Amino acid sequence: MSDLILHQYELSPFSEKMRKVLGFKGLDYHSVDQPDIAPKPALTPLTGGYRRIPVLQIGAHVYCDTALMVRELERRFPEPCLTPPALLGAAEIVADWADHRLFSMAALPTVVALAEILPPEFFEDRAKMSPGFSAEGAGGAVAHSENQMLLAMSTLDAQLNRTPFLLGEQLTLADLSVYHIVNFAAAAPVFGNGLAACAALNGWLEKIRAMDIGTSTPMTQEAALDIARAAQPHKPPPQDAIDDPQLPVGASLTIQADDYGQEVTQGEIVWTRENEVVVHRHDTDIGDILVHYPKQGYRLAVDA
Ligand SMILES: N[C@@H](CCC(=O)N[C@@H](CS)C(=O)NCC(=O)O)C(=O)O
Repeated sequence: MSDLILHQYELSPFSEKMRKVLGFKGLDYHSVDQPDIAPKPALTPLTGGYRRIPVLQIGAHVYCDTALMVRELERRFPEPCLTPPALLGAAEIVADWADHRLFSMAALPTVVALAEILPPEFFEDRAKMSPGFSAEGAGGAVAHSENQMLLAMSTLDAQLNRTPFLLGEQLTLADLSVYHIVNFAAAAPVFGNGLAACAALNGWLEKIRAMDIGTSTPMTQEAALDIARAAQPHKPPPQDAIDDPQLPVGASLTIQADDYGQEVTQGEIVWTRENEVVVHRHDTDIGDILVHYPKQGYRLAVDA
């Protein structure tokens, strides 16, 4: 029985990224459906505040942000390796561009195009998460984002005309990070039409769509919380932990995304890696939890 629990929802593009990573690695996992808008009463006791999706839970350890989840899965399950070491730096740079810039180009036009099937509460929630987000499309923001996304799609297409995958001959993290955004955007007619004009990008998208998403067994929210209640987090630092003078072990830390969805997590620093910080929290209901965050993309404020 797998220890991996993915808190997700079906339509979430970033969850789709993780489903493909898990599938590539041939991993079994449990999937817990979470709401697509706040509040998320069965998620925030685990994270301490972070409400974005997906979240990976392993016992009493909670991993926020797909960039960190992928690194953790590569470490725990090295074979098959998604990204060979020689391409890892380039893949992580493309992934960061996709997670932030490409997603910001695709998101508004796509949800505005889907406005008829999304409830009004969805737009109210996203407007609180990212000011400027609305069903009406906030002035010229939709047109600008559409143009930017179409340009990005033709750049991707030009690369995929020359190599089967973004970084060459083999699929890497770069592909799965871009894939889930193009796949989501394709639901908007403007991007669907754009895709039809990009044969190489379209062929690449279909190839990744056809890939496995691993074996997922549904789990209830309460069962996932029970697992956290029963587990004890593993606190000793790993071999590659570092001594970060800006993040001293034992200090109280407030963590907040530097883009959107800025609910904070507060906890006591347990250890850090070069691009990871781990805090301990005690939740009155579920007990001791270690919450793991990447450093990149997050404001880390040591409380005085
Ligand atoms: N950088 C984050 C982004 C995650 C993200 O934006 N997820 C979207 C869903 S795909 C989200 O949380 N939207 C608000 C929500 O679902 O409550 C990551 O890589 O995990």
